[in-house]
Amino acid sequence: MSARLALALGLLLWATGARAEDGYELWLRYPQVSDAARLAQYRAAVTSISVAGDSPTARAARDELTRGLRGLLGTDVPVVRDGTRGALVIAGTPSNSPAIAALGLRAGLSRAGAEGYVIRTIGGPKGPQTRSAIVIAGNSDIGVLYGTFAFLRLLQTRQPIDALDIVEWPRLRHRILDHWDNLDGTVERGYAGSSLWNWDALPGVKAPRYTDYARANASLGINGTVLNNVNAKAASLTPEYIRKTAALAEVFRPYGIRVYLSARFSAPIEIGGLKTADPLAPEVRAWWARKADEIYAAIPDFGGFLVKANSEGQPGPQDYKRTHADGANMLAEALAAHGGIVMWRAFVYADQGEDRAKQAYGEFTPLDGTFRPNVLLQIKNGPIDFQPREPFSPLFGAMPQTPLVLELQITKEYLGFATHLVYVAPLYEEVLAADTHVRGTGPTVREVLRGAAGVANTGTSRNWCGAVFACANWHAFGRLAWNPSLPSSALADEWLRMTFTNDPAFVEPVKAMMLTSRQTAVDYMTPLGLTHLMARGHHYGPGPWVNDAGRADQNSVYFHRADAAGIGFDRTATGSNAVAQYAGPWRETFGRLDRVPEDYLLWFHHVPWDHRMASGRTLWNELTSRYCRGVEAVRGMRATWSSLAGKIDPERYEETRAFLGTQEQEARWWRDASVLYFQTFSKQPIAPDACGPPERTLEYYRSIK
Ligand code: GCV
Repeated sequence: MSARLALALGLLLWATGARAEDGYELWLRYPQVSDAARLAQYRAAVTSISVAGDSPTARAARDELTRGLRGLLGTDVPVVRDGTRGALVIAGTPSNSPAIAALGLRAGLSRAGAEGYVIRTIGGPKGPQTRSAIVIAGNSDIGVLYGTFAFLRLLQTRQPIDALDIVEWPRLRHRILDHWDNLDGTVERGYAGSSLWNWDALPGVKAPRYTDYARANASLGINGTVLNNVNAKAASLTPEYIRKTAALAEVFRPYGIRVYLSARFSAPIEIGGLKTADPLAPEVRAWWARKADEIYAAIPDFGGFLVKANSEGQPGPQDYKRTHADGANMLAEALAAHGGIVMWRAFVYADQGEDRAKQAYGEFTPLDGTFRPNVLLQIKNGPIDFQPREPFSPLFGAMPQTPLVLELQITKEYLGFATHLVYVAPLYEEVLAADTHVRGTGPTVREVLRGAAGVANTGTSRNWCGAVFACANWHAFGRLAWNPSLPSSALADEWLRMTFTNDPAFVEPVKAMMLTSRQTAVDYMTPLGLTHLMARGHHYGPGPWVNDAGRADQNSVYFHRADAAGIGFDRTATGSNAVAQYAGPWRETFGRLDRVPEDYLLWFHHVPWDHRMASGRTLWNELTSRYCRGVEAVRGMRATWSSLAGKIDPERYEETRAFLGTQEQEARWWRDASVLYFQTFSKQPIAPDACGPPERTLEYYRSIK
């Protein structure tokens, strides 16, 4: 289908009042199953439903099941009260459903734990019942709700449901979205409109969208949300905002989602009238204890605080010559009585001459074992800052006595915002699977985690994320927080089927494109271990020449260190020796030029331009060829997408088509600007390639604002 036809169809839908596919429903779309045989199977298996209990969570499960089945089966499935009499989907807990209590699910339920679920087919011709039934059981209502979403997912992805035997539980205790939302409605690093939270209208107006947000998160298993930016304003802790936060907590509670707040460390001064925020001062400790009491009086299941302290200008305990542990423990003490936690961020670096990649490790490893039990250290995936590719942070192997949270960025600050199609599940998978090697073999990053936090990409944009494909990253984060071993390919497959269609002619090529899209972005932005070469401040587009940030360690030239001899940051023993922060095998691998994976080459080494690469090319030629490979891959994505016109609705097709066009132009911009800039050091010609000579001059690219 041509773009014009797509547009015409879209207009027709609009004119006839038919509902447009605008992405609002995310992966919770329940269109009728089109395969007649499958539909018949599902209809035969699901003739009535019974969800035990009447709590808000049980009601949410019943509503979702009713809504989902009505859509998928194209008919209203009767809801019966008593699961024993012919209901073919029975959901509940052993304590609210005698039918479930009688089913002997003890072993499965004990594996499922507090939040997990069992989905099992029972009875049938060979069983005690004449007809088979499907049981969705949990030890808690929230387990039943999670099981309900999982059951609907089976239908949405067209799985057989005649012999189910599933036990599932979350591997991580804390599965949290971090919103960098400001109280004025703006979102730091947000590319999807304004903040979802309409603070002005709260607590009175609880927009229906808040419930849909909660449904989407619960469907993934996300169980917490930090409402405000880590660059926090103390006002979020005032009585007025506590009331607003309580209103959101009320909406989210039935969906198992606790609210958290980012706490500004200097709040006792700014809103408490104290002269100090010193964490060891008794009046400061008393202020936080009272503040915690006040919050819990309004929100009994409040999750706790997230804190960015002594980082990028934020206040913190070091302002009083105290340690991060002093600060975190003071807040943790205030929250402990109420069961709250502190997520203390390890994202710290000071413009002090030491390699920025080394600093968090230097500050936090001496504190291991000194935090209170309800403090979790929240560590970004890599040592710098959410770059297209970083090695895993060495802190994951170095804090054995501290519960750790992995912080991932869902919003694509450094990956082309919402415009570029970059599926980051492979990035997440890479860090989760990384072996720290601190015990020879293992543990992997995923094995040392107590939680995962994803910096949200949601906003008021109708499609939530600024682009339909950007929501795949929200989905991937949530599913991986539930089970960090899920492979990216399965996640992409599931998301595509639930979001668009089960048609393999669409799913297979688009999945392939999604799974390579992250490497593609690495290639056209920062290949071979280069990092942080984006334009200053907003981080969109190339800026390898940036050398005028307020501080050296935010400049591109600090990171790439290109000169006449070569390019890259020497982090071996002859340089900053950041390799020493890794366990032995990694020290060897990363530290040796003949062993370092090419993906990390220039992260760890300053390499001569004529260094011979695995391909046989010189480093210079390899670098330019990687840039071009990235551009070519985006061209391939466009071609793939064009070939799929007509396979999905015109509206979402058209959005992606347009964004891919921009992405191709911008990949080209990245490549041209970068190779021209690095050529000023290598002084070598750009070998002829499929991209051809750069379209404009370096001066032109440098002048783009
Ligand atoms: C919320 C990077 C981003 C900042 C962000 C910071 C952080 O520096 O550019 O916008 O601030 O990380 O994670 O605290």
